[in-house]
Amino acid sequence: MMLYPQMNEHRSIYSLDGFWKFRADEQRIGEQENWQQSIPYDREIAVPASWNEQCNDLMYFFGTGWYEKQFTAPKLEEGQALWIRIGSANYYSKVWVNGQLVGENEGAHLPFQFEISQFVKPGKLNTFTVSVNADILPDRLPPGAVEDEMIVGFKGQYPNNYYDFFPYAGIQRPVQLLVLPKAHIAKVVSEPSFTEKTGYANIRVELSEAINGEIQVSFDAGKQLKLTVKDGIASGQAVIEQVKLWSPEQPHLYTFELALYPEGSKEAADSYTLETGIRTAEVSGDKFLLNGQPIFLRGAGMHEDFPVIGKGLNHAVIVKDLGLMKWLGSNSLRTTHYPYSEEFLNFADRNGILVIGESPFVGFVKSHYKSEAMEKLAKKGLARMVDRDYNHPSIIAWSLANEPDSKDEGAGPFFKKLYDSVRALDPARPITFVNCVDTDIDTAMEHMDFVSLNRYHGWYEQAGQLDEGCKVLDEALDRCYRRFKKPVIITEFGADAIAGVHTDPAELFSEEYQADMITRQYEIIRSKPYAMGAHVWALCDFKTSQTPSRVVVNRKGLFTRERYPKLAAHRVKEQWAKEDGKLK
Ligand code: GCB
Repeated sequence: MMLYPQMNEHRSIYSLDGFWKFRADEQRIGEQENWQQSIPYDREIAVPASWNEQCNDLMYFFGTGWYEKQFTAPKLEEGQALWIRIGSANYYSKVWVNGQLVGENEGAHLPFQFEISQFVKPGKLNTFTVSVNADILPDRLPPGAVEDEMIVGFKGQYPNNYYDFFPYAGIQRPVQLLVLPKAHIAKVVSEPSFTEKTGYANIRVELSEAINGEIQVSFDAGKQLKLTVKDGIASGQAVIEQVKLWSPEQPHLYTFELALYPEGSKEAADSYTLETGIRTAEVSGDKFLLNGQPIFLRGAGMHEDFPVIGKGLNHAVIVKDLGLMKWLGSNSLRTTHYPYSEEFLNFADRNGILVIGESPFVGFVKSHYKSEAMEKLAKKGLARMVDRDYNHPSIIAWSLANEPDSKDEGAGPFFKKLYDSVRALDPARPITFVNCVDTDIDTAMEHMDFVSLNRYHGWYEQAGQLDEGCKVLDEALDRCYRRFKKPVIITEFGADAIAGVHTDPAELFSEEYQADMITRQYEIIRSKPYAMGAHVWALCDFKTSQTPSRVVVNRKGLFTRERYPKLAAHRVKEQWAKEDGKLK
């Protein structure tokens, strides 16, 4: 498991964020020319941040970028090990220390780490080199364009990806050196449940080494639990009387302090503090239940996207975006279209935002379903996401993919396999994927726990005819429910509005049209007894590839890319406040 790094008496963190030497490998000669020893850098760029917007000539660079940083390695004590951890890099990374390869990682949006104790010179200057390849290819996830198989309209866009967000590249989340005990707590899983007033956390721990011993767990103001460690594995149940359940209204977190005592030792060898909540999320009949009660998910989809930093982690942007969500009156979001940063989810846990955690798989097409390599890559990606995010109470469901070709007959068996692979890792959370085809001809949704639909009636279809669009949406929802008999969430609906464009009557691209469409369609969705949620697309405008249908950025934001509200933001806020009885 990729536990979130922590500082305590047994563990240290050194940040390597800041300026790194950089070289774009235009000729693809880096390794041949031995850049892993020393890169012929021509500039410095910031980490974490996508490289694209930092320098204008890098905006459309999607080859291999080389990063280098010197660091003085800490001296390790007996029994300690040094690790390097990269929060995420898009897409294929190789890491060297002093010219020696220490590891490789495929896939963006998830962390990876390698032990480097044997490669570093303690107390001396060492060199880290990271190459990040960002080619946009059809066998990567998310995939590049497979032109003749695509079912939604991104043909010929530049760069040629098959998804509607800019394929930002580089080291996008923090880089850290970790000093850890050699035998350390490597995985902690807490499975929550409750009956009446009593909460339970079934805790499972895995160590990095197959040793024996004991783990002492302190929780809930002075309670203690002892777990026996056998061959590096331990488990037990923490019981919490008068439990305070985690919910959007009261996002109560419990702290489980774990201390590891190897056999024969009176001193703790490692410790780790898990903060998590006790709550349940499940589907029953046509309702989505949080803590046993039906809940309606209200909110917006979004992106990790901001000028200059691209998809780089920025704490202030997280505060801003989740603040805007709250300002609107949202209780939830989907991590469209990839796992968001660990920092984002930690913040969501503390602030009571419900999250549908989505994989980075946007736009599967039929040839993907026939590829064993793709199935393996997808399962591995899902396993890494579930592993990283398992303990977040904010995550109440998983989304396996966004807008695959789910009318193709290959989709059914393929998604069933992905579903089963996630179910085996997480027995509790409801699972879905996000559909964009007519539900009558969908071959995969029947395998999911609830139905997620992206619908643009009045925009891509019935464009400019809002009355007609509303009618079609209304019918499409009922037709969907008749077939699946499961709760339905509209995971996306909305319209582009260019801030400052006003028309009367309301027309495409005007602030009025967007505001009317969202508020009217929200009412329709809300009127359906089987509807479990409505997420506006999108919270903010965001950068995409270039295509004639995008005016520099996707303009479906309730807020501009700079986070200023459009008319629709005010109207949605008002509508949701009225729904809550806070406004007449
Ligand atoms: C969708 C996609 C989303 C796009 C959106 C749009 O269905 O899921 O990634 O950005 O439509 O604006 O077209």
